[in-house]
Amino acid sequence: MIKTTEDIKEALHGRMRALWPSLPIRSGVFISSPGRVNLIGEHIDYNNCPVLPIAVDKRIVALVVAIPERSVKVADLDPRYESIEFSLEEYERLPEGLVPFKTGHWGNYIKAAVNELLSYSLKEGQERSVTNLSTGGDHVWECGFAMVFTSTIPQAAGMSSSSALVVLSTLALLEANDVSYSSFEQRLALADICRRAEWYVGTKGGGMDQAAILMGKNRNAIKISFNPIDAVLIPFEYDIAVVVAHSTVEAPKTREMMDAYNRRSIECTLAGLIVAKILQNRYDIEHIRYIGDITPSKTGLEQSVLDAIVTDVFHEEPYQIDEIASLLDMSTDQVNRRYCKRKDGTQFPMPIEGFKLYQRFYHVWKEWRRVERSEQLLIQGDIETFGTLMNDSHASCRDYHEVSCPELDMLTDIARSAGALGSRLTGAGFGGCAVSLVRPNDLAAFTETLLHDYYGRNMRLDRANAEHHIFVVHPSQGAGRIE
Ligand code: NG1
Repeated sequence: MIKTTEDIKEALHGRMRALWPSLPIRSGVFISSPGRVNLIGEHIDYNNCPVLPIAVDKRIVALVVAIPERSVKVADLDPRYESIEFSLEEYERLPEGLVPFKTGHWGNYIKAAVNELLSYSLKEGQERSVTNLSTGGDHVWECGFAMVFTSTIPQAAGMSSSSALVVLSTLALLEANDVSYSSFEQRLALADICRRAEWYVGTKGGGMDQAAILMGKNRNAIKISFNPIDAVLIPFEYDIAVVVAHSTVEAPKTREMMDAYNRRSIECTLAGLIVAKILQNRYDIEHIRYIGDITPSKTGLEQSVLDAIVTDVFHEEPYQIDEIASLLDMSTDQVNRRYCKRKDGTQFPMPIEGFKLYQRFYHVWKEWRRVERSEQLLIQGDIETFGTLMNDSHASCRDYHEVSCPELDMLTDIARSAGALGSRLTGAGFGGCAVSLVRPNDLAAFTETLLHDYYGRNMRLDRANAEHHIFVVHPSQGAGRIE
């Protein structure tokens, strides 16, 4: 059984040697890319509203070797997974860039990273830094890379295993081509590149995961803002355990799941545009695009005035597309074409019940305030009140954004009754994990209650099969080289 980082390194070396014996393996570097757990601020990053996650000590570790030929070869340490290989030339040959593997294939996260980076270049004489990447320069990607990786991040669990792979692959190509990425500014710029990269797989996601993975620090939570992108560290050194428990409901990014996620993103975009229209018509305020733009600094209106304006914009009944179009002064065809398309160009299926603009807007608006309040509470060390906000956040995810599931509701209920100060789903939802804050003295009893009441009584799992579903995580260092 693999235990220490040294063991992992040794195993990665061994697998790379077995797969590609002629590569200069000794010149390789080790890169680690962590998963993340979002403490609060769920489903609001794609509205450009701030979020408050931690990078965690579950991570992907990879051995990366630069190769002079312009190709990418990647393998999982586990030989049961097939390795992948593609050429960088494909990007230049085809107008659409790299051709994805079939939907759901892990290789698409590698291609997502590479495809995005290849759209940038450096100008003659510029320092090889992420912050200098732009379009229209000379070539910069002379080398490809070979990579073998292994992961301890649970998959389809809402802990960003996929974004960790995207970030890792980005770092691999940067390392192979000597492009620096280690300063704060470079990492922020890279987080934004990785956010766009991930759209390649088809989710209209926000930038929380990539930023958390890149900006994470030991013993710190991170408040990430997107307007513009920024990261502020918040010391997280309380006498409290951050406990992750998997609901055992997997939430893989299938087409169905992507549609469910993207529906929220579309609903929020449309809701934001409707508020923007009102601000334009009534107050002559321009340039509002996302809900996250509706701020005192961007509108010149006080928060209380904004709160009053948005209270009566939406009715609770879902909206059909023609009503939305008329509110936006557009034709239904324009709304469909601009906002309701999947990445592959097909029409996003209109929900029969209509778009729930009131409910989604309500969730985002209130969750955003909860994030701001949480930042203050964490700075003051008021973990108890922060816990109650986590509970409120879960209720809002369940009732308004509708991204929970019965198992997660039950799990978080049991966690609260077992002594958690706060408990909520974390990540995209629809399954996956819950995060709870538990006092160290209560941890043993808390774990017992979950094992017995949730995993045993409700999920019919015996102890041996349940124990690995509960684990404590620690705020950890972001992605980068490890020695
Ligand atoms: P996960 O749980 O990693 O699928 C997704 C989005 C985030 C964010 C959360 C919900 C991607 C890559 N990730 O996270 O941006 O919107 O859901 O808060 O799309």
